[in-house]
Amino acid sequence: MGEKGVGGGQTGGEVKERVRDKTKEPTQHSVVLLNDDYTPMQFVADVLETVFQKSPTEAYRIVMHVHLEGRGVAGIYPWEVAETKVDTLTSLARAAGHPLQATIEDA
Ligand code: TYC
Repeated sequence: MGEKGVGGGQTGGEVKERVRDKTKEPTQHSVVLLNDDYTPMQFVADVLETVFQKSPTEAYRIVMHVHLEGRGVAGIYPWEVAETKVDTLTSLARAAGHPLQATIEDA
């Protein structure tokens, strides 16, 4: 210690290498909206605006994408935020009598 260029907590200039493969969970998760034949488009657009903070234009774009393609990303969030948004969407849909569903996927 005290000598220039040496020390700093390491002994012989060696660098600690990864011993085990500490694979991390992905930190970002996509909330994916699924199409169905019954949920009104306006309801899905409203949910995208209120729960996913989309503009009316973007909400309409996502609704049409899901309607035509079968699925589409509503947003990308950390796990717990994604989970909360799916819970909120599901509660709003069931309370209104709609079968709207969303899933969470690794982003
Ligand atoms: N397909 C629905 C209809 O024709 C609209 C819809 C869009 C439903 C997106 C769900 O995630 C959805 N009324």
